[in-house]
Amino acid sequence: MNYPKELKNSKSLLAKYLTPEVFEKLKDRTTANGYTLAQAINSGVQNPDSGIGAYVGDEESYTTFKELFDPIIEEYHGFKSTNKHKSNFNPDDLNAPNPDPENKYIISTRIRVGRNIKDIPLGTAISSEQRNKIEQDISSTLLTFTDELSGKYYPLNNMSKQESESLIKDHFLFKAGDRFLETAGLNRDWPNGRGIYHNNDKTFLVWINEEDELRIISMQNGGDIKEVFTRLSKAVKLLQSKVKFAYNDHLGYITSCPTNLGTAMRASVHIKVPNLGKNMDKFQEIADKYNVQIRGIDGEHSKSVGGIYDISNKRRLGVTEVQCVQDMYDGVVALIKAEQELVSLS
Ligand code: ADP
Ligand code: IOM
Repeated sequence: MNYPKELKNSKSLLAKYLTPEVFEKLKDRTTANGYTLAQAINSGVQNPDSGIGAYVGDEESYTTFKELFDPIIEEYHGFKSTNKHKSNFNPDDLNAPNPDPENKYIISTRIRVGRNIKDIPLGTAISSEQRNKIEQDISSTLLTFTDELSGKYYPLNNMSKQESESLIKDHFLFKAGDRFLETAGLNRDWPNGRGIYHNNDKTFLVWINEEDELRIISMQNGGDIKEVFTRLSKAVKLLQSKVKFAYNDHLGYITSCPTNLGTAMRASVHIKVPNLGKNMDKFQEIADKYNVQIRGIDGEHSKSVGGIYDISNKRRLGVTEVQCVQDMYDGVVALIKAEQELVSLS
């Protein structure tokens, strides 16, 4: 294997940190599960427009390929290889009164965490038998949930195109055929072993076997962030009492992409800020100041429509769950203020 020349024109963190020297050091290493450097970097090599471009196959990959992943993790999360992760998922510690009680800006709020099952490979390296077993075990566990969390499981291989398209369009289900995930090996055997569990109101949802083996989601219309966080905290606690997830004191919850380590939490709002959308430099400046990320209306790698953006916490490791939401909250408050100022100037 030679140094991938595709990385020369890429701005991904993979391109930044996989120097020819690091490449030479790592190119023949594998984890005990047989996960290789070629697998870890394929997504970023095939997609030079990746933000990161590197995925792991198992918990061990983070040490086997540490010369690549440590600097990526440090730059993305501001977290050093000597730091320890910390957790606080207590809704009572969250100070986030609705920043938009009149519903002028915030359309909806969503908070998700990623989780992977302890002691088996991640989705990038999992076998179809292991994947199907996760689907079976997790869906039957979820079917024991009651009250607000009670719902049904919808396997992807038993869903009509119309049903899946409508769930994707309404922001409930992951999209199919994502090229970043495809080249990371995450779409193998599609659609088998994948599916979505949700309650009747679609305020509590669990994606099974997408980028991570589980994505546990709480969402609803409007800006009541605390209510969304409280529901998620309750659901995660319950699931954690029944399933063992991959976790260590240094990296927190283990995820296939280094951006999701730690809390594995992305807390977001869909927010209408058309004037900021016309002043992208200012928009980005505020986002950087408050450690929030700007995404389009259909999730990662998508575009904004009608001046609506997805604003979420960027850091997930070395900060608690409460802090993740606080980052998003502080950013959203600042963005609403900036949007109001732009309106009053026009
Ligand atoms: P993830 O959040 O799991 O990293 P994506 O960024 O691809 O994955 O988003 C998944 C889906 O969730 C997309 O359809 C996206 O539009 C939707 N979504 C994200 N945040 C919100 C929100 N605050 N309100 C409604 N839908 C949202
Ligand atoms: N989380 C992952 N989908 N992403 C960061 C991909 C990328 O752009 O590298």
